[in-house]
Amino acid sequence: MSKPFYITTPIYYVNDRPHIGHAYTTIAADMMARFHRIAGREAFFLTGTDEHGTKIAEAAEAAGVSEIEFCDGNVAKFKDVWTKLDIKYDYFVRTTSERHLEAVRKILDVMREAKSDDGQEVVYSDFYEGLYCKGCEKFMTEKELVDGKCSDHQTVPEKVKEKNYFFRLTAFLPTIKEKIESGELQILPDERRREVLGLLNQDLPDFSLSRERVKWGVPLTFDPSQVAYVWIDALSNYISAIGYADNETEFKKWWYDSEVVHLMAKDILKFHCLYWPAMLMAAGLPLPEKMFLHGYFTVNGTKMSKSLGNFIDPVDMIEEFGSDSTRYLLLTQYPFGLDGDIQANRFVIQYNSDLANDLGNLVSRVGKMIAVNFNGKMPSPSSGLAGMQDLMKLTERAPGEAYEHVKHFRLSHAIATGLNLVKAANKFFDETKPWVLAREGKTKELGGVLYACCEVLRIVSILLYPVMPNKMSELRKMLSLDDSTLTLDHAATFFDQAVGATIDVSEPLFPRKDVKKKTEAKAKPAKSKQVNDDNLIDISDFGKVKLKVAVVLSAEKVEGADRLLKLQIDAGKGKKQIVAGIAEHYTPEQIVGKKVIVVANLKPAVIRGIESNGMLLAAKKGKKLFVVTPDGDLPPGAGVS
Ligand code: ME8
Repeated sequence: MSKPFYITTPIYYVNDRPHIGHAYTTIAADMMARFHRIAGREAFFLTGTDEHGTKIAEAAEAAGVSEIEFCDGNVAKFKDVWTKLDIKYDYFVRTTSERHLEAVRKILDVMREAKSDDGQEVVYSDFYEGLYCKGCEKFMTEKELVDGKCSDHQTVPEKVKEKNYFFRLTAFLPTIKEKIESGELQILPDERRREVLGLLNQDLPDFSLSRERVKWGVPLTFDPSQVAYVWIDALSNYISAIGYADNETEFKKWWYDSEVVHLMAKDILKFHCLYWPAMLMAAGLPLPEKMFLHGYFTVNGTKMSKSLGNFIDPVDMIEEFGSDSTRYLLLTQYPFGLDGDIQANRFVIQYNSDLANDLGNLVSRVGKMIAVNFNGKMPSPSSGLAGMQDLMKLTERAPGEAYEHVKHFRLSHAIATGLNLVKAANKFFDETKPWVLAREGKTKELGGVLYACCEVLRIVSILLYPVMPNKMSELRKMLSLDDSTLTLDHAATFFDQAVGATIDVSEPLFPRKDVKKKTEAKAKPAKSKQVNDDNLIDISDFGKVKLKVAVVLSAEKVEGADRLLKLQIDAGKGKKQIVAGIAEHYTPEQIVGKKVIVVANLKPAVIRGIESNGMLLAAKKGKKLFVVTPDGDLPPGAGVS
């Protein structure tokens, strides 16, 4: 009997609602947990939210609510999306929960007492020196400053020296290296392992384990004037959630006696592959067995971003395709583990080809022939049909192959194993021509072909269940199968269905989608997403927009574009260029010298080949446009709220 399987996703930041990147990792973990379960293994699947730190506190402030209210709001959005996506986690950890806080306090205490192999204290106090912006309440790097100033507050940050507690990372690095090299700690795929070993060859410093000025965090047990560094807090979730501080039996089972797998993308490699093992060693705990760091994806070839219009909201995708197809489409875009591209503009085409045409069509053509020729009851199997041996061999190999793929994190391959069976059954159907067998009255052969196809469908309903749990359960209902046979063992035997069972496919499993309609809808995202008075946004969304007073320094018409003016403005940080669609309403002379309100934190865009670094606000009355001007003598750069 294999040992239990414990899989985790990162705990996601709650400064915003979940996006498709979060969904990707979470669906993958859910698929793995479900696959191990149908293979007879006990599995525990953990996900959750990372709720402390300056970033969250700032977002809460911008939204005008308390930190915890803000977190509660976004946690609800995460949970809602996971429910909509049929994510069956066993526990949802929140870093603001008392259970988690207790565990962080415990690991802090244990680490504080710990000594490294050479007898030195693991946690020591020292001074941290940095540039601190009072307005932002945070340390800043030289790189973040503009002309030596904080760009938000226009102030020169103070040089500050504060007492911090440090974690003696350097004492653990040689052992971590050994454990990775020996395979005791498996970093997967191999490219990521090499990346970690590369990091280990550099001179990595100890890291600061506490922050004096951050308020939204877990106070240190041994010095409550400081809070724990967010990563110390966040990484501890993997043990707080399984009883580190409050349930010895559960903790022993899932941490000591299980195959522990941390799943994430490569962006958080250093924290997981170096800091976390070091923390665990300091706390005298065993290391996880595996860390799998999948790639980072782009959408339609570019980094996903709201301003580029290629941002995919999981909720929109579920509304369009349903939960199962969303899960399927996301995990089959490119090989799991690598960097890749999510081709959102091809979703409909792929849905129609794999799900509606291949799988959906097999179900419907087989079901319809059983309805017409066998009164909707499963016919008897028959041996000796042409092509049947090949189909059976392929089918009997599939469960083992698919499970091997899952064990090695080749999720897209595992899914393809199921879909290849569907393609093979469609080929078998085409080649045995059951409609001719029916016409010629060859009932025995006809029944044999349809029985074999139903067997493939039954096995596919098991193999694809982990990625499409609802649709595969629906398919099983169509075949009169219950959950007691939803196991990998049952997928390994052919001729397992009861003759005479009701086969009812009256509803299409994957109705075809209209490519044209969807493509048109995709082509006009801006219009359909326009905010009107009835389409309310969260206050947190508004908080993201930085509005500033600016003065127009100069203006000129853009050649070949009747509506556009190129403006040089000062929004408090020197000259900035924007392109505005106001040329039909203002001449350059009329707009120069005016004070306007601009959106100051827009990503640069290129309009008619000219870079534009912001937008100005204007209001419309009929066809006439008026720029919005501040009421009062406000200096350029004054914030508008
Ligand atoms: O880093 N491609 O949280 P986070 C693939 N709170 N995966 C992506 C992705 C993309 N383009 N974008 C996001 C944090 N992800 C910390 C983690 S854990 C102790 C603390 C997924 O909200 C991927 O799993 O920034 C990545 O590792 C994670 O979201 C980062 O989520």
